Amino acid sequence: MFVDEVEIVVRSGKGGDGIVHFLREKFRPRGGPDGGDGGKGGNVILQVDHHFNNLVKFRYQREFNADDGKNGGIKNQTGRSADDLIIPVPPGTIVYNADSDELIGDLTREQQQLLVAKGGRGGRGNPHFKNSRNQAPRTAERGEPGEELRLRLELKLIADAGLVGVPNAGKSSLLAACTNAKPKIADYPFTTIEPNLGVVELDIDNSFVMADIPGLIEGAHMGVGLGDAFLRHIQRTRVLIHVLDGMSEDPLLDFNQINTELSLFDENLAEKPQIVVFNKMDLPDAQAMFALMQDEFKKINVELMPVSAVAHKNLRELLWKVFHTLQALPEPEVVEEMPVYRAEEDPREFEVGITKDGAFLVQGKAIERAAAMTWWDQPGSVRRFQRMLEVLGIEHALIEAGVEPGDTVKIGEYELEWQD
Ligand SMILES: Nc1nc2c(ncn2[C@@H]2O[C@H](COP(=O)(O)OP(=O)(O)O)[C@@H](O)[C@H]2O)c(=O)[nH]1
Ligand SMILES: [Mg+2]
Repeated sequence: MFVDEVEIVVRSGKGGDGIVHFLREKFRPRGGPDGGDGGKGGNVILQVDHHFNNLVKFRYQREFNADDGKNGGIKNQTGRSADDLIIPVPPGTIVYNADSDELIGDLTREQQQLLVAKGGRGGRGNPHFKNSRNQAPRTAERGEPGEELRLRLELKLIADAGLVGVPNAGKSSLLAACTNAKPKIADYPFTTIEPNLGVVELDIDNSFVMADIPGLIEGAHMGVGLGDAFLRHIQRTRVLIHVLDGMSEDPLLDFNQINTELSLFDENLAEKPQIVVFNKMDLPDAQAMFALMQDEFKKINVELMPVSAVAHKNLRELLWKVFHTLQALPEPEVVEEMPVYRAEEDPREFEVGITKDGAFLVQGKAIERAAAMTWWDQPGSVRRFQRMLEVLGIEHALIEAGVEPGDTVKIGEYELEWQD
């Protein structure tokens, strides 16, 4: 439970189409071309927002689509460009292409952005295709398609609240009762130097990360070294949930002992706010002890929160109290910056294959994009596409592969008949 992980699908918007149109005015039978360009499709952008500290909300929404650009209008009116779709993510989010496993970026700094799917550009209207030989082009360009990408987001969870307390107080039981984590209960207290973490989901919008940090006290006793990850977690924890064992002979002594050890370990840690819970309230002996201890703790200005991890008593109240305490505290400091990558394959690369039914299949980013941007009923637009085939070397590759007039050539989802 160290890492939270989700898969999402992002789609950028398609560019708006450029159109063919000619100015029409009274007494001017043949006006110039005035077909407008299409607007740009929206990008999909991930942006760091420290109000989030986990990926829980992506379990409720997994698909993100930016809007398309609007088509061009007459009188050279450019279509409206779509707004970018900005998806907030917590600091520390690592982004992978889920299909290739390639690392796309590492988002740490507040407001840092990562472009994950680029909106298509708008197609050009027919005035762009005017030249000395053709003053009235009947050619335009369709908008560039958007991109679709499956992403895997990973987040190393950073604990907001840490559980401390003597062995057997019920820390692991509380973590299991409140989160999706599955810690070992009543187990050897120090089986791992990694803290157990879980996300406490209060509702869709409100959640925090809770960690069981047994090693701090229990491991320190035994002289076991603590890992870096462990220390980092304890130090970034903003609230401590101090768990008292309701069945202990002297919970006040336990409490003082743990606090002494905390301050020996790290002075900052001892100063973090504590919410003190009195556990095992399902048991009559614990209830009797609680009656005594409530007054004892009042004397040192500590309010006890009675709970039972096993019977799930008072847990929601506890969790909301932790949450509100967290909200009232200053923001945690920002993690150090890390580099951002965006590997980009060469879009001009392509592959030629032959399908089961004998058609030629051409796959490649640039050529598929060009096919999507072609108006197939406009000879000028089709000629531009043919030039692309030539320039990219695809025509040559097809001839090498044995294409003959009349054969079917598939480019992405478009099917063409080969002609000389
Ligand atoms: N009756 C009762 N037993 C509990 C409660 N919470 C924990 N325990 C028991 O106390 C023992 C120690 O619990 P554990 O969660 O491992 O404590 P930790 O050492 O603080 O992590 C286990 O046998 C648990 O089943 C509780 O609320 N009620
Ligand atoms: Mg434990």
